[in-house]
Formats: sequence, C-alpha cells, structure tokens
Amino acid sequence: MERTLVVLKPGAIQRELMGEIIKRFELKGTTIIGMKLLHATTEQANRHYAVHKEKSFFPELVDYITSGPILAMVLAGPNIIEIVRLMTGKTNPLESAPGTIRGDFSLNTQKNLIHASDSVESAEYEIPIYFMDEELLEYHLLNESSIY
Ligand code: FUP
Repeated sequence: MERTLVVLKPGAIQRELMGEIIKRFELKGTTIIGMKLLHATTEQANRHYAVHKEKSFFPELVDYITSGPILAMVLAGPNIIEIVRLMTGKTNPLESAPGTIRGDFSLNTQKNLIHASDSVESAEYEIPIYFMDEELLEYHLLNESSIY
C-alpha cells in the first residue's frame, strides 16, 4: 500500500488543530500507520527541506519547523500521496481552495500548517527522517472493504 509523510507544523499544534486535521484523514478512510509528537532537530529540518536549501526562505523555514512541537504521521492507502495533497491544498494561500486544510485554516505561505509528501520518491526520502521501520505498523482497518 502506498505511504505518505504528513507533518503538522508548529502552528497547527499551537492552534490546537491536531484533532480537526486527524479527523479529516480518519473520515476519508486513510490508515494511520505511524504517529509521533516531537520537536524536530535542525538536522531533521535541514534534511526534510534539503531541496529548498538554496532558496531565500530556507533559513526562516527551518526556524519555523523547529520552533515548537510537530506531529509527524505516516498515512497509508490507495493513491494516498495524491489524495493527501488534494486534502492539504495549494502552498499559496490565494490558491488553496476552501474545503482543503490550508484553504480552511491558513492565510500564509509559510505558516501553512501541514506538510505532505508530493511523490513516491519524496515519501521514501522523508519518512525515514522521522520514523524507524519498526515504528510503522502493518494492520488493516476492519471497515477497509467498505472504503476501497
Ligand atoms: P508544499 O509542497 O506545498 O509544502 O510547498 P513547497 O515544497 O513548495 O514549499 C515547502 C515549504 O516552504 C512550504 F510549506 C512553505 C515554505 N515556502 C515559503 O516559506 N515561501 C515560499 O515562497 C515557498 C514555500
């Protein structure tokens, strides 16, 4: 089953949006196979956003992601990467549609509450930054056959 990394950023924890966002993923039928509340290290943040390291906003991004606790999750399901990106909404607040997490709760490009892997390659790169293999569970939801 396809897997994706989701990170609820410090703003989501401070605004007490964890439950609201997790609920959306549960209602959608995704399977949460890993979950961890942590304070990301600078090393983790640098690895996570390595693709942006030449960008002007990189230092601010690393400062933000390490500014407080985050919730890292691994979700599984069919086409989960694309599905979660759709639920997350666009990076630009002027483009993130109502009904998406960013569209409903965020007004700012950087304080956009949530990260979600954008491809299979990104997910394979990002998941080990936050989880060891043995921290990811293999199980099936009892109602899976009603969902897909
Ligand atoms: P996304 O995949 O939607 O999270 O967006 P990107 O990979 O393009 O950007 C990663 C993070 O960099 C975003 F969550 C917010 C931050 N960012 C900025 O702060 N300024 C920018 O102009 C673009 C991105």
